Amino acid sequence: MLIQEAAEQIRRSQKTVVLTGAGMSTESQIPDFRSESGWWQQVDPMSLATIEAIETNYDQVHAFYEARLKALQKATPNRGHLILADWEKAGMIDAVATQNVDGLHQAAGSQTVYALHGNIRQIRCHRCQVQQSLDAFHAKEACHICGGPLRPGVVLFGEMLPQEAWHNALAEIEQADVVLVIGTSLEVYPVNQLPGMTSGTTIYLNQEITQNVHHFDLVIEGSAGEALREIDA
Ligand code: BV8
Repeated sequence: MLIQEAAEQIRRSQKTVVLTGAGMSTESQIPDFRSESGWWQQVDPMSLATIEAIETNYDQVHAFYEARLKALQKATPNRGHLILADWEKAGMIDAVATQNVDGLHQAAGSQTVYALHGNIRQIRCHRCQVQQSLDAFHAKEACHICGGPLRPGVVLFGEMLPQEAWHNALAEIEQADVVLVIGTSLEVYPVNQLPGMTSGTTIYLNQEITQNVHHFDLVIEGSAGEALREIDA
């Protein structure tokens, strides 16, 4: 019933934007952050995903992102990613704004993707910002120009989001008739503000439902791949 209502809203919409989080990629065997099997159950985000941690706790930061990169090595887009890419080709959705840093929407063929938390494979020097290779990061090399530590191109806590991606995503969401939010706990600012920025219909699809989502028009409890397949049918 809810699935049919969501499908109907998306079919009728002139402009639909999808906002995704880590739950989009768990069906590609990539752990999310805050579930029982998520990364943050093993590590403390504030001791790892911050600028301060790069400067004071680099060995652990490096080991954490190596584990993340390893989890990604064999990962391929899942059915949900592929359905969203197909929907964009068919003109059913206009853009995907994602908090994911894994590149799987792009790998699935989605063209308009706003990577709001960056890209984990884009390595740069933390000191002089010069781009560096993934191999140099794996080898734990220092930046060959200034000797600074290398880091992945993700948005750490306390850092600003990439401004172009943020402004584009915000503009699209403001103009959307439907915003479909998939697989995110909506715990992290400022992305958790985006669904509130539209005057369109808001749909939330997630495995677990929390208080964060009481203002959504439609709330669907379920797995991303399965629910998207049902909406697609
Ligand atoms: C900023 C690093 C402005 C990258 C991440 C106190 C101290 C310090 C900061 C703050 C503070 N209080 C508030 C803040 C701001 C902070 C914030 O929001 N903190 C919260 C958590 C308290 N935000 C920031 O710092 C942001 N920047 O505010 O800048 C500024 C700057 C300077 C000066 C002034 C202002 C930056 C945020 C960047 C966060 N980076 N990690 C990395 O290593 O990847 S956190 C992280 O959370 C990830 O990046 C991830 O993208 C993001 C969101 O997580 P989700 O995708 O939602 O994942 P989660 O596991 O939570 O949820 C997944 C859901 O899916 C679950 O509910 C699960 O049930 C569901 N699910 C699972 N499988 C499925 C499924 N659903 C359906 N189907 C399935 N198959």
